[in-house]
Amino acid sequence: MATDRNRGALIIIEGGDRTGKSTQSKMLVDALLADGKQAELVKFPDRTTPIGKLAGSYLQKTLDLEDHAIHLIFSANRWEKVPSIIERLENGITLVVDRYAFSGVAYTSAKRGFDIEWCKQSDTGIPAPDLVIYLTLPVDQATSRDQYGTERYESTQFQKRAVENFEKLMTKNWTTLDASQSIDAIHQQMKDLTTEIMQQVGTRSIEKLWV
Ligand code: NYM
Ligand code: MG
Repeated sequence: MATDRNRGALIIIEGGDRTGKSTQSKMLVDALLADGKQAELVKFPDRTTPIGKLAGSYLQKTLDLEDHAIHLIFSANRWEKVPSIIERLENGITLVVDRYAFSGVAYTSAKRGFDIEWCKQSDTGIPAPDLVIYLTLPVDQATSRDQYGTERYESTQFQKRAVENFEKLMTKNWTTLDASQSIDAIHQQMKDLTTEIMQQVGTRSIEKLWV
C-alpha cells in the first residue's frame, strides 16, 4: 500500500452462463455509487483490448484456437488489467468484477485432457479477491434463459462440467447465492455482503491469488 488510506474491495461475481452475473454486477455498482461509495465495474473477458478481441472472436466461433492457447489468452486478458486493478483498489475504488480466473479454470478444465492445477498456473499471482459471490442455477434452468446457445461453450453438457469445476475452486471467502430468486432479492443480498467486506478490508494488503 502506498498510503494508509482504506483501499477498495475486490469483489468477484462468478457462476455459469445465464445466471444473472452481468445484470447483478451492474446493479451492484450503481447501488454503491448511489450510496456515495467509489466503485467501478470490470468485466472478463474484456473484449475491447487487442487480446480480448481474440477471445471474443474465439467465443463467437469466427476464430479457431488451440485449447491451451485460448486458455493463455483469457489469462493474458486478466494480466493486462492487473496494474489498473491494483491502482484503483489502492485509490479506494471498490471493483465489482464480472467473471475472473475462476471462470478461466472452470471452463478450460471442462475440456478433455485439462487438469485444474495446470489451468490455475497462468493466473497464479493476480490480485486475490476479498469476496467471491457465486450465483447458482440448475443448468437446465439457465439453458432456457434468453440468448443461450449462440457462443462456444453454451451447451448443457459443457456447462454442467464447468459448474462442477467451479465447485472445486470454492474457498472460505466464497458465498453462494441462489440465482433463481428475484433480481431484487439477489441484489439486496449482494449489496449487504459487499458493504460488509468494504468495511473489513481497511488497509489490509492485496494478496496474490493461488500463491
Ligand atoms: N470464459 C470466460 C472462459 O472460457 N475463460 C475465461 O477466462 C473467462 C473470463 O467465456 N461462456 C468463458 C465463459 C463464457 C464466455 O463470458 C464469455 P461472458 O460473461 O458471456 O462474456
Ligand atoms: Mg456469455
